Amino acid sequence: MLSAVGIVLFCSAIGAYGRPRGRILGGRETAPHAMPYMASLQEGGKHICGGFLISQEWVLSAAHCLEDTANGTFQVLLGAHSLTAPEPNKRLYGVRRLAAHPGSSEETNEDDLLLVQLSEPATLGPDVKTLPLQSEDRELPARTFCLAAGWGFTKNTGQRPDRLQWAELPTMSRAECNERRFHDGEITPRMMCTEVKSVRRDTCKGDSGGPLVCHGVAEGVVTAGSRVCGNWRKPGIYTRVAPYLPWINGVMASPN
Ligand code: 5W5
Repeated sequence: MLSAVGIVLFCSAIGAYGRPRGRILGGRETAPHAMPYMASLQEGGKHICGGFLISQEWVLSAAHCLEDTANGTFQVLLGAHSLTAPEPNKRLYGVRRLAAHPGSSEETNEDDLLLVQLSEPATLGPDVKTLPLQSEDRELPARTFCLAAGWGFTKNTGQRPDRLQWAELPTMSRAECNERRFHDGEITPRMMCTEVKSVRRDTCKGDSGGPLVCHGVAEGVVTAGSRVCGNWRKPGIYTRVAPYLPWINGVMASPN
């Protein structure tokens, strides 16, 4: 499914008259560098999570992305469309500091944020740009169309895309997302959801840490707790950004 950007689009298992068509499509490939804030968080040279550039030196991602990492070296790839092909403004940065939110835990999706400080300020340009964060702590109306992108799974069977994928995902109200048939009370006021529905557009494994972009600003971060992807009963879950601005600004301002 649409992994954090490995957006899996099950384009429909259902046709116009509700007949199953059984066809599975992946999400769409972005135009190269259309989302210049996207980062690939890598360990030992392998993509593990998405992230996005919020200042010249800092990338925001998800705390769970540090789980089951074999204490290999973390690096951040910026300016990429393909993970493997040579690209002029693509560059791998070292990591100076990893700051997981102190409230994050392996068991829940609570406070699932990670700040990554690059070893040196990123070189900005047309392919490498920062994404502004939502500063107003207000809930978006349900069915606001937002964008998610990533190099995560494009199928539940584990297909990994080489090039950045994206999907348009409508928000679901917290009240609806907390209904018993969906996430049954697990969604806190600091989280938000997107609908999966019958089109099965969703984020998936490896898309975590990437942004949910609504009206051009980062509204949420794809959570990294494991979940089924592309199932209408399991809406996508995001950590809302606005409630965490004090923590984000505090970490970025603190000396290391
Ligand atoms: C993650 C991960 C990974 C998730 C990437 C979300 C890979 C948590 C790191 C730890 C293998 C659905 C693993 C291959 C997990 N995590 C990261 C590529 N990365 C989900 N958690 C979800 O490479 O496992 O992704 O819905 F991405 F290319 F496949 O996330 C929105 C199932 C398991």
